[in-house]
Amino acid sequence: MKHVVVGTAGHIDHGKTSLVKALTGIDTDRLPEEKARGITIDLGFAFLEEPPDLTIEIVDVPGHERFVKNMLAGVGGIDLAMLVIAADEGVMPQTREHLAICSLLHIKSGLVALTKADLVEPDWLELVKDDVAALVRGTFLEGAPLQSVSAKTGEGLPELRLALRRLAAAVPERGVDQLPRLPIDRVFTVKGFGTVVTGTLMAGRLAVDDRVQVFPKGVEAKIRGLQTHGHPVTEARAGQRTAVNLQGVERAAVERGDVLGLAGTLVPSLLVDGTLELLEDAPRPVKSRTRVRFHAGTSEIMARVLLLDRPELEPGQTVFARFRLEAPLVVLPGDRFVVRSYSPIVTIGGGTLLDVDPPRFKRKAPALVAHLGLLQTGSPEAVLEEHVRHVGGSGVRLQTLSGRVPFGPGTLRGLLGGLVAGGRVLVVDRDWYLHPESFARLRALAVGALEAFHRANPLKPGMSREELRGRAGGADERVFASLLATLETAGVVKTERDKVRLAVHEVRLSAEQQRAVDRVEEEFLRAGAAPPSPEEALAHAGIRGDEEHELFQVLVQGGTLVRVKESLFFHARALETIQEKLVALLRERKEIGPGDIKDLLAISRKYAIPLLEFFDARRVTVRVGERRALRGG
Ligand SMILES: Nc1nc2c(ncn2[C@@H]2O[C@H](COP(=O)(O)OP(=O)(O)OP(=O)(O)O)[C@@H](O)[C@H]2O)c(=O)[nH]1
Ligand SMILES: [Mg+2]
Repeated sequence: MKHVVVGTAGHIDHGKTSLVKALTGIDTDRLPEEKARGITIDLGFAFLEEPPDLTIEIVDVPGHERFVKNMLAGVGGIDLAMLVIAADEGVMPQTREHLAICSLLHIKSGLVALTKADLVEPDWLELVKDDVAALVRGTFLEGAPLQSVSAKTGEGLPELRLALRRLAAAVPERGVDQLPRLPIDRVFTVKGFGTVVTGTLMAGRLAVDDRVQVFPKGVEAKIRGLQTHGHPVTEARAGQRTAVNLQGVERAAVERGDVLGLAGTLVPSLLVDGTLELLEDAPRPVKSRTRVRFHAGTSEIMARVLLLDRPELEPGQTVFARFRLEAPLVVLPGDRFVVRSYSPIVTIGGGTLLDVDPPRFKRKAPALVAHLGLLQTGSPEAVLEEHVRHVGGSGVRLQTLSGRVPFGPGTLRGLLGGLVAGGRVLVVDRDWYLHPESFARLRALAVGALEAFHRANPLKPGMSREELRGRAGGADERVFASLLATLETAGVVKTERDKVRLAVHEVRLSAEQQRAVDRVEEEFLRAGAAPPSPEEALAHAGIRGDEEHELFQVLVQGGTLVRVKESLFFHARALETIQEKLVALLRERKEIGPGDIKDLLAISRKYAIPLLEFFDARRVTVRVGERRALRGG
């Protein structure tokens, strides 16, 4: 079943609601105030079933100039525009404004209904048709069907319906591979069910039990029930007017302009970049930093326009612009928007969003213009690569990317696969991506930091991993791990425990330092099984001050001295001798106590106990109560 959404458009009282009723039998003016005043105030909804496989959804909008705001909330999601013009009055101000809005929203096709045909003579009708032809020239309605009708007599209705069906058949199917989005146009409560929101499902599908979120607030909920045209369904698809019963959300937490999407998929923006076209008949130029009303989906948000390459935008011009929004907006690139002036409230322009999470270049308009130019005209691969490039060294998760690119999750995966295969994007971890330029930058930072570290600390074997991560721009842990692995495989760095060094780095001692180190070593070698404390040995060798610790570490790092316990070190060769003697004794006696080792090595308990524990840990000996035996012996 294909669902195509038709929106009415046109001046107040021109017969939009009457025409929808004549076509569908549904009176879309529901509010008591609408009935009383005989005008439409808010959006109304109807539908036409065209068996076997088409449903035409109709959004009826108000024509009153004070309610253009509501009209905008309705036409955001339509496929076809039905511009309604009363034959007796002809083209009027909101005929033009609504047509301009539909053009700005890039509605691709539609038709013109010349209503109230019963009120005019044929000659007059011909004159109005000429006016209409002039009005739509150069717009998406140029050459579109123009049908005269009367809601009163029914004249022209079958032809109009046929024309709608033909146009609907030609509307391309909405992508199923798109993040599901339902810009909310109504919220109410139903006794016993709780909160219900309605809207036109712009893309994707929603199903009962889906975990969803109301953006931008991010309130989480579960879909308890779905309805289309008053009938319960288990799944709603793109293009359908949908009522969603939400479990876990208060009525007061949702309003028109919010967007319902799957949990964790959409990202609210306070800054968006895109093209901005100022209408030919805009009343005056727009200066940078002007405050405007920004309409996208069903939302209206105040914003400041920042022109990137000029101080002022003239009517008829199109440029790149940035919008600083006064409240969070939930959109995707590729979405169209409309801009109205703050006061008087008139439609002045609109455009296409290109970046909904733009880079914060400061005073670098040319770079930003180049970035947007690429997003506007680049191939899908180039656009995706540009987004990955601009997240920089932090890299980006697949899920985050999908809320920033103008294609659905399936396409995104395919494109990423191609970019990775071509080396234009790197995979850092599962579903985590980084641009090679960012990687190269991090690599240079890390190598530079290590070089500087070795220069400043020639006696230190390496830099701590965490310190290095900090120097490499505080790279994300996953990115950093991948960077280190790459550098290690390339033989550029070596990692030992938590220390990282350049592969070419080795500790080089001055002749004097070497003599001092040798003296310390000799002292330990001579002391054998009863070594001095590090402080004593260093003092005897005449080493003190800054170098003390580092020179001692040179012996430890090099494996000459072995730490047996806390600050108890033995010469490696002394330990070997001790081990041989110990093993020989154990072979002879099977079991020995601490006293035996004291006697064997002529040492005090201070050395004997740590040594026994050391050999236990080395799995030479095994503990049997207070005594020791050979492991496996
Ligand atoms: N004679 C005649 N009158 C019509 C026709 N269509 C609508 N009308 C009358 O025109 C008036 C306005 O009709 P609506 O359908 O409410 O107009 P609308 O465009 O929906 O108005 P808004 O929603 O307020 O912009 C009503 O009094 C209708 O009865 C028609 O085809 N012939
Ligand atoms: Mg109406």
